[in-house]
Amino acid sequence: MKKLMGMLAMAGAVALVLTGCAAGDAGSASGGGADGSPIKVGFSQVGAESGWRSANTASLKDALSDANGFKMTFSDAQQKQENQIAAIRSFITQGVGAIVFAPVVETGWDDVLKEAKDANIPVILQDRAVDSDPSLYTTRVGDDFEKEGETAGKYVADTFNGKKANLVVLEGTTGSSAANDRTTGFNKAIAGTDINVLDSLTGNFTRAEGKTVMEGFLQKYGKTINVLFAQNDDMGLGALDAIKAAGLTPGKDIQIVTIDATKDGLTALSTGEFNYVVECNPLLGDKVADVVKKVVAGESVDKLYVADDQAFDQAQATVALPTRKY
Ligand code: GYE
Repeated sequence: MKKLMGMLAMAGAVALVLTGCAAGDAGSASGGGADGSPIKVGFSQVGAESGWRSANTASLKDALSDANGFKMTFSDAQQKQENQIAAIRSFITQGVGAIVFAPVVETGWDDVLKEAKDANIPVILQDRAVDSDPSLYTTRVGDDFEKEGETAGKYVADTFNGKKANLVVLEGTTGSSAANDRTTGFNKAIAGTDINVLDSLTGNFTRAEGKTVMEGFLQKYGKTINVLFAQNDDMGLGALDAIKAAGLTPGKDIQIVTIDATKDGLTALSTGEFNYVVECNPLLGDKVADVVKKVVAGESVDKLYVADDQAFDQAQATVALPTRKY
């Protein structure tokens, strides 16, 4: 360890001598972290599309705070990949000690990740995944989306056990690993059952689009819809308005299964408007902060940290709500 610290100090000294050259060497003077100086972190967030996202942003801001030894720059990509690429390039130019980044979509990151690697800046993915070669990033802290989809699908398969049922799906943001993997897991669980997928469209993880797309489903399929799988709480909550406006009772005429388990989602579950909610933990900040500190100190970390998720039925939601943190 002493030797490593010595090496890092040397790297810092070299970086100081060569000011203007490739900045951001992990643990270097420019990226912070040496001698107890704050670690400069650039955080590129997806946007503010959902309750889950707000809780995730708050968790990261809390954990990467000045008081915890960080100088964090926050950038909101407003759900656009080009904004994230620009933010990451600007973090590289600033010579941050680490980049934390929630990739809006799964593909198209190779070039910018190579640029960060060439500048010796570690990249920590939080939340969603990328399809790039794992050598291009340090680690990912997130949830198991395929398992979440599978848990939701199992509920539907078990509920309609052997009976025919017509299903509609509100998918998350097209091309996001959260949507891709939830679809894969869900389809696995309902394969070979009598669940008939009438339609599946994106609602972009927002309430507004969840409502509009559900209105379209109701116009097209009306009362033949038995069950809705919304890939997050917000789209399910938007769909509630559309279902009520169509004169149907959510939770009874149309069963609703969602993912996230935010307070708003669990409230709809507890009052009987949703039927089942699978958890996706957004409180990833402490783990991310811990990993950033280790990486900047030159310690090794795992390639993947997966959060623990559970699932709730209506009675379990009522029990969980009073102490729910997000
Ligand atoms: O489920 C949704 C959010 O990537 C896991 O993104 C996240 C998803 C989450 O907008 O509410």
